Amino acid sequence: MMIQPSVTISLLPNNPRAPFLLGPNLAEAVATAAELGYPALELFPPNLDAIDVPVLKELIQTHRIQLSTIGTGGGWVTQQLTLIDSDPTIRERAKNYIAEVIRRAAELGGSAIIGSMQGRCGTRDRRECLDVLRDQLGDLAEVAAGCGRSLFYEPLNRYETDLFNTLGDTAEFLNGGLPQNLKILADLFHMNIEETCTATAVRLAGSRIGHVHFVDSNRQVPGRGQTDFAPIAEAFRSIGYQGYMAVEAFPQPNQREAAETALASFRQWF
Ligand code: LER
Ligand code: MN
Repeated sequence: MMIQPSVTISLLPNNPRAPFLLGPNLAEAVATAAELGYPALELFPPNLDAIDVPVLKELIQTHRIQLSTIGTGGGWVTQQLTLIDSDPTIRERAKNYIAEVIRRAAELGGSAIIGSMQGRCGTRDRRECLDVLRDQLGDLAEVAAGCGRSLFYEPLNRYETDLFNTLGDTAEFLNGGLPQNLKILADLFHMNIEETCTATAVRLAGSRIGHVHFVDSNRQVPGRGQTDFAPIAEAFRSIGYQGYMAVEAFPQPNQREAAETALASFRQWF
């Protein structure tokens, strides 16, 4: 596969402060994505009921578009589930939620993302938190492997998690025994806050990167912030990156214009 763009569709009620380009009407959003020329979409459902596999299958076939990814953050937003909650029953529910997203995404040809569902360690013992995280991610990577899919784990900026904030720290953790189908999701907004140099971080993480959130420094679509995309695009080419660049950005000035601008930026750089 070549590097391809993907557009985010949220099924949560419209919120201009959430970083998703299209939605919440699924049929309209998929039609718009296809009409604008996006080859793929990334879905953000509030819960499992919102991932209706037959309906989605029909829509993506009708519009000849791929499902790249499904986000699991709805489990956190609507049910406060995280993989490292101090309560083992919540941790189990979080894992089951993500496992089901992995299976439904796989039925649609896509992969699941773990972002805010990773949680925060807070004042607890860091080593214990990481032991729990390692076990949980290991089990979920196995579920994904059983479906023939990768699973994407996303380092977030310091205001959203205290687990891993940089690609380098994440890669080191994953390389400590977690399987190769557990890949890093490189979000260029979080990286702008945390990395010394985004391009260098991409080169060093190399083949552990499996998915990208393509977005500018201010969470606007690429081209509406101050990121210099030239060295970043060169870094992705140099590692032979072959995945998606999903635009996870504010729908400003409106959904359609944001989606158009993002696609034009993608074509400028890739
Ligand atoms: C999830 O992809 C992410 O980047 C988080 O910052 C969403 O709030
Ligand atoms: Mn992201």
